[in-house]
Amino acid sequence: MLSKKMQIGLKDQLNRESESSQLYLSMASWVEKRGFEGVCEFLYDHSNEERTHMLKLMRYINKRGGDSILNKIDLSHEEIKYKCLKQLFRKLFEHEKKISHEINNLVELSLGDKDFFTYNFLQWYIEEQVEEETLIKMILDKIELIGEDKGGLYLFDKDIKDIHNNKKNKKF
Ligand code: OFO
Repeated sequence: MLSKKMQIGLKDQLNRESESSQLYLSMASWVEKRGFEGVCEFLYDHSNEERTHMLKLMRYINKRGGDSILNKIDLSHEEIKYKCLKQLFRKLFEHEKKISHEINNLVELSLGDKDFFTYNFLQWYIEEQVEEETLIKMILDKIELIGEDKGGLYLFDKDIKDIHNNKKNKKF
């Protein structure tokens, strides 16, 4: 059984993953309308990945006798949003850093609770999160290097398509 505190922590994380999925989705749509084909595919696929993270948590909570309740998500404030791709990825990087911090807190909680099942379960998230943060940072660094140069952004978009396809091939 999960402790009350652990249950709340995991449920909050479940909702954060659900929010991440929606955030990536809304960003993908914004990017798609601006013609960045590679970035848009990357973000749509990543939205699906975040949903997988959410599902994993949901099933774990249920398996351990907890209740996985989904909160309502409102991202309508995101609609006007980004001035440019750089601003979008800055926001995404901040978001992923926040998620890393929360996963750290959860691991700490599981150790404090001596809940080694949950501790073990969370190891997957740690690994995944390190990869995600690194990837988003790498993309952001590239964009900052390119600046406003349209030709550079065009090539960057092609690059992202390749990175994205390689990542996909590695997974299957
Ligand atoms: Fe991008 O965060 Fe899930 O874990």
